Amino acid sequence: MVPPKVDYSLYLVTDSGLVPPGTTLEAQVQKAIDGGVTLVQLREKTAETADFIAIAKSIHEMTKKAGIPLLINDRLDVALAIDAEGVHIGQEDIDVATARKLLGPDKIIGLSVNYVSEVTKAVEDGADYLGVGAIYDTSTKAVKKPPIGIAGIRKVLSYLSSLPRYVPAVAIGSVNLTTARNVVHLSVVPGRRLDGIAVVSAIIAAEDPAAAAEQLLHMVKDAPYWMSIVPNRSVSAVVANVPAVLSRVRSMSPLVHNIINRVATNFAANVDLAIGASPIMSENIPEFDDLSSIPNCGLLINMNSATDDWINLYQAAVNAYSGKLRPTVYDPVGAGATELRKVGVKAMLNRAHFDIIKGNEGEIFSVAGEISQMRGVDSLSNTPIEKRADVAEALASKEKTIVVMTGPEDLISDGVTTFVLRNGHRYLADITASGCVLGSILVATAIAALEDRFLACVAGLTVYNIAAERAAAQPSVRGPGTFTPALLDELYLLTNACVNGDSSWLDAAKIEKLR
Ligand code: 3NM
Repeated sequence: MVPPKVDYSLYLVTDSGLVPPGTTLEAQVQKAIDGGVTLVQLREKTAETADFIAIAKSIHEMTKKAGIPLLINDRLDVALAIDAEGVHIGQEDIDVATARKLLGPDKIIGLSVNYVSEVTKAVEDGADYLGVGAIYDTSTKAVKKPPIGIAGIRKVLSYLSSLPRYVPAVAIGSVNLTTARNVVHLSVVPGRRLDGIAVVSAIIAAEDPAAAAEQLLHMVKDAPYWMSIVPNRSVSAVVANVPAVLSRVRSMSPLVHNIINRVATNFAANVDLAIGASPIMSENIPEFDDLSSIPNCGLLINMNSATDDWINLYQAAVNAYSGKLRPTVYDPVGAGATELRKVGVKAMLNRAHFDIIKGNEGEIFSVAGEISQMRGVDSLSNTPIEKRADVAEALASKEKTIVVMTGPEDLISDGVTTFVLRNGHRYLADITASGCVLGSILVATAIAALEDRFLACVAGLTVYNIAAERAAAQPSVRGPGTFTPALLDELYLLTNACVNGDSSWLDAAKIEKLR
């Protein structure tokens, strides 16, 4: 397929109603061009025709000088009057075929689409590119259809990837400095990605439109670290790096911000301290920005629907951390257990990227949209390992994450490589919060593994499970009650052993590469 001639990376759509006081639309557009926008659409819904043409002429001078196209929203007469490079039309405006007849074969015609059915028609009618949205609720335009989220972009892109003609697509609707990176990179499907983002308020209403444009363009063009996957991993190469990660946890003393259910709070804090990390528990949104600015920090969201407005709380937290490219771990506790949690998981994943998603089989199946038997927060089914690996792998690929599926055998998958880990002890199932605190350990190891999230998961699970085996083997341990403090001791001893250059305990690791 032929790639587009037009660069759709950063598409500015104007709205003079949003220009800050003391400046003009022309001045904002010029600064945005200086900051790197690659395409401009003049969208003036209330301007009189003469005024529209006047402003279109003056902005066309700027775009011509910069060598970028100017498109006119809806008004073909204005586009013809100033000989603009094209138009953008909505579903309720003039149809593409008539617009083509009036404008000729060389002008760009873009169309707004929301669903795959509209995409099919737009492509048949010969639209040159698609504006896909609204991605999220926006106050800039009264959109009539529900926002489609990242899941909606993926549906459109999957469809576009199956077509013989390359049809560029940009996303619109609350795409801004908070959302742009995830919108562009999290929506990637096999064989296709967005060509760019279309932005109104994030640039037009900005105090510094050049800086906003520059940052947005960077988010579109530069893939974040979580888009790269190490190929051909071997168990021995990964395990060889585990002691360094655990030593680094102790030397860095990373700040682990736990948003965690009440049952697990105290145990998680003790586990963090035992491995050398520094725990903090905060559900106070105004301090998330400060906390996520501390060097060597990361976030655990352990889904606990007991709080009011929990989705907002989680989104504020994950935005703060992932916006600064800090590690985030999501533990979708009881994901399929209630309607509220199912809706919550979808809402989270339509916006947020997590470095690691950790859950038991039922939780991971539910997050992946697969049916699984769930009772409360426990998993019941006995699915073959190959099927479990399929689900973990597919979810990891789709969400650009590392999936940890816990159980008697733990699976770790980055979508390409899947390891199975067979350490642990049945007492872990007899104490409360043993799964929750693992999420907290994974935050610490993710910080210390310096962007190698797969390694972080192997390090965290291995030290935890071998610590459990060694704790259970202590003569003083008679059951779950005496097991819990012994587990803390072993976590402390094994991580300290790594600092002292002794990683012989890792000989007990039972890890196998499944794929
Ligand atoms: N079209 P902002 S949403 C102009 O869904 C427009 O087709 C949309 O503004 C669509 O970037 C939208 O300020 C407004 O959220 C986008």
